[in-house]
Amino acid sequence: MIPPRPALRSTRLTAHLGTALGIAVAVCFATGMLSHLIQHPPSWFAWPAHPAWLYQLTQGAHVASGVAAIPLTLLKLAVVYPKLFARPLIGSWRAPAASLRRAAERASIAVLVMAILFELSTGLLNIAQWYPWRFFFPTAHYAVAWVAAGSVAIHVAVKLPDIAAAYRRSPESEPVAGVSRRAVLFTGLSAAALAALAVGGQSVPGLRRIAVFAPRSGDGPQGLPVNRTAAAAGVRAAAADPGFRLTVAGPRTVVLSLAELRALPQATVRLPIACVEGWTTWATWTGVRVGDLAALASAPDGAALRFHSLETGLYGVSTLPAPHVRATESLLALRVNGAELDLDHGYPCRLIAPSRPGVTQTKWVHRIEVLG
Ligand SMILES: Nc1nc2c(c(=O)[nH]1)N[C@H]1C(S)=C(S)[C@@H](COP(=O)(O)O)O[C@H]1N2
Ligand SMILES: [Mo]
Repeated sequence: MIPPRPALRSTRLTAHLGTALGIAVAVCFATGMLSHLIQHPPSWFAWPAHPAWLYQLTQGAHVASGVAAIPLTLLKLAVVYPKLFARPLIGSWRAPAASLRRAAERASIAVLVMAILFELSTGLLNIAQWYPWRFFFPTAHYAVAWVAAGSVAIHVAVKLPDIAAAYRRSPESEPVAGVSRRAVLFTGLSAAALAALAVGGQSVPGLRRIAVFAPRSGDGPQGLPVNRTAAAAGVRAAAADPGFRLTVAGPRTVVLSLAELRALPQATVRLPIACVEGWTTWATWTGVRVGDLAALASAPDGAALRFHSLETGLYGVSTLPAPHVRATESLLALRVNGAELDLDHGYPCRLIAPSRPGVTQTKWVHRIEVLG
C-alpha cells in the first residue's frame, strides 16, 4: 500500500501539467518564429497578404500562449522543486557513469529553466513596454528561444518513458492526501487562462475591455495607440514642412507634393495595426494605393517596395513584399478615421498594409524605392 502524498508530488499531475506547458511553449515558439520570418524573410519564405487579420491572429496567439505559460511554469517549478535540490546534487565518484548522467541532466534542466524564465519575463516586460535591459530585445528573445525550445525538446525526449508511464497508470495507484490533483490542475489552468485573457485579450475583438493588464487599449490621438511620437523620432519639423515631397524611385522616378498625393485616386480600407508587442487596433484608412504608386514609377509586376521614413535608424525602413504590393488594400495613407493623419501617426503619409507586423507599417514615409 503506497502512502498518500500531496497532489503536488504526484507524477500524474507532473505529466498533465507538463503537457499543458508543452503545448503553450510549442504554440509560443512556432508563432514567434513565424513573426521572425515575416520580419526577416529568407528567399524561400512568403507570407500571404490575406486575410488582413492573419498576423493579428498569430501574434495574438504568441502573446497569449507566452502569458499562459507563466503560471504553468511557476506551478511546474513548485511541483518539481524538491527534485531540483535532491541530494546528492551531482552523484558519487564511485559511480562515474551514473554521476555524469545525473550532472548532465541537472545542467540541461538548469539551462531549460533559465531559458524559459528569460523568454517569459522579457516577453512580459516587452508587452508592458518596460525595457529595463541594455540588450536589443528582438535579437536576445529570438536567440534564447532556440535554447529554450531545444532544451524543452531534449527534456521531453528524456522524460518520455516517465510521461507515458504516468499516463498509463490508473489514478488510484497514486493516492493523494489533501487537495486533489484535479483541484491543483484546475487552478493552474484557470490561472493560465485568466492571464492569457487579461493580457492577450487585447488582440481579440470584443475581449479588449477585459484585457485589464494590456498596457494600451486605444490611448493616443485619433483612437489609436502611438508606439513612437514624432517628437521622439526627431521628425516634427521635417514632417510638418509644407515643402514636403514624396519620391518614388523606380525605372521612372516621380516626385510628388502633398497636394499631388491628395489629387491621386484615393481608396478607403479597414485595416489593423497589429503590434508585435501584442496590441491590435483597427482603423479606417484613406490614401493612395501602393500598387498605383508602383505603377507610376513603372515598377515591374512582382516587384517589392522599400519604404523610407524621415526617421533614420532601426524603424526607418521597411520592405513590402510583392503579395502586399499587389493587395489593393495596401495604402500610403494620408487620413485615418475620417481625419488627416496626426503627426504622431505618421503625417504626412504612412504605410498601412494587410497582415503585417505593426513595426513594418512605417510612419513619415518620404521615399519609396522599387526593388529588383
Ligand atoms: N518611422 C517609424 N514608423 C513606425 C514606428 C517607428 O518607431 N518609427 N513604430 C512602428 C510600430 S512598432 C507600430 S506598432 C506602429 C504604430 O503605429 P501608430 O503609432 O500609428 O499607432 O507604427 C510603426 N511604424
Ligand atoms: Mo509595434
